Amino acid sequence: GFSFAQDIDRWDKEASEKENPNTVWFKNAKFGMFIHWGLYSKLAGVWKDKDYYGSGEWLMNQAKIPASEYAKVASSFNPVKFKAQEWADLAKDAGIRYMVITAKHHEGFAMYDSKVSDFNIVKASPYGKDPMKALADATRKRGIQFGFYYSQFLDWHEPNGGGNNWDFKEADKDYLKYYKEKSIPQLKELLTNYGNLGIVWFDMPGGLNKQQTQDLVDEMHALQPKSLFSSRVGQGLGDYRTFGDSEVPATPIKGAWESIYTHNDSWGYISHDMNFKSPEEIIHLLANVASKGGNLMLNVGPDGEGKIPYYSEKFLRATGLWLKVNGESIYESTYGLIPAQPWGVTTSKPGKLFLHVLNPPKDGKIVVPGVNSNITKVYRLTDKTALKYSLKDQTLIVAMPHSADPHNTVIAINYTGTLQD
Ligand code: FHN
Repeated sequence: GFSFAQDIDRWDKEASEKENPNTVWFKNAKFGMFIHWGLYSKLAGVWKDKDYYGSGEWLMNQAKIPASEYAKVASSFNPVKFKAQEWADLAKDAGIRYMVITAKHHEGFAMYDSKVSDFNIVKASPYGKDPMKALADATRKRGIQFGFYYSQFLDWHEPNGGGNNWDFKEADKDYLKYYKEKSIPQLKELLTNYGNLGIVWFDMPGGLNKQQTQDLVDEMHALQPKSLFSSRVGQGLGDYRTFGDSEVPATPIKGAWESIYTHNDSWGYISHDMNFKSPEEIIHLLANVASKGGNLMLNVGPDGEGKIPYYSEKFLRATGLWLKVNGESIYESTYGLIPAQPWGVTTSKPGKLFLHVLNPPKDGKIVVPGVNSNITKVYRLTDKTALKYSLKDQTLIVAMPHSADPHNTVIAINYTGTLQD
């Protein structure tokens, strides 16, 4: 993946100086759902009986499919099994607090009712409806923030778009013409016609200098003043920091930031990859990212019929059950006071430290260094069972509860004042 955590100084400086009030809900949300859904979802990584390894949504690029040929896929794209309320219910049951879905990916196909380009789901596919309106409504009804992903530069359908040099000569391209004629008008449609967007997730920036990017940000923020723009808008701009794909920073990071992961090995649906992260892997990832102060946005890749893969549904629901009883240690938390330990990681809230025991110690002793005697209670979070502990030379040793949660036992430590001298 690409590392987009550019301009680190700016982000750290801002985080310590002034917090953008619009990011408060985001920093508390902790767990988002990414959805990659497009014509590529129907192709599932296969073109003319050849199976291309890698992210399914890059098939057009990997197979160097001419834009005119790829566009024909739209005429058979008919996701009749799509039900917005099913997707929104799954997000709710999974403990998801925000959702970001691809309105247009690099293939250039608009998954919404666009008047700017006829290469869209309403005009060019037999489905003939706009799934995004229904999904936005169903998602918000369940108290989940809704946002769009938009590939503002890479567009393999357009002669002036970025990235397609197998069909169109780079030298002939006029990127600004592409922005003026498609990218900016479509962003305006999305930021005008679908209600308040929690997030606009720009991706793979290019073709604009810093001032032009600032102008784009200003123009779009005028339409959606509270919406959070991802740092992948480029040129060090954006309202929050998105790290590279599958990238988690090594140390706690202040401010609003996000790690993003696929659920299996592809953002777009591919039928042959069954390597779905288990509930335990998802929970460990969520705890690890939260222990550094950030959010995890986990991807789901629905298929060409509009169905979410069986294991995505099953494992996300299991994650939601874990969050039902352990969510206090994740939602509204910040990075842990104690750095990562052999047994796991920590998250914090005022007066509370949460130990996420991801690797239960063989001797049953959880060692927590650097804490003082302001501790008032040590207990297992799920059922508040008080746990035996001892404190000597600023080192706390907690006896691991016998019947530990198979995914991740969370131990809570209540304290008064400060926990560290
Ligand atoms: O090229 C895209 C890719 O298809 C996918 O959308 C990821 C998600 O973060 N973003 C770009 C690669 O980083």
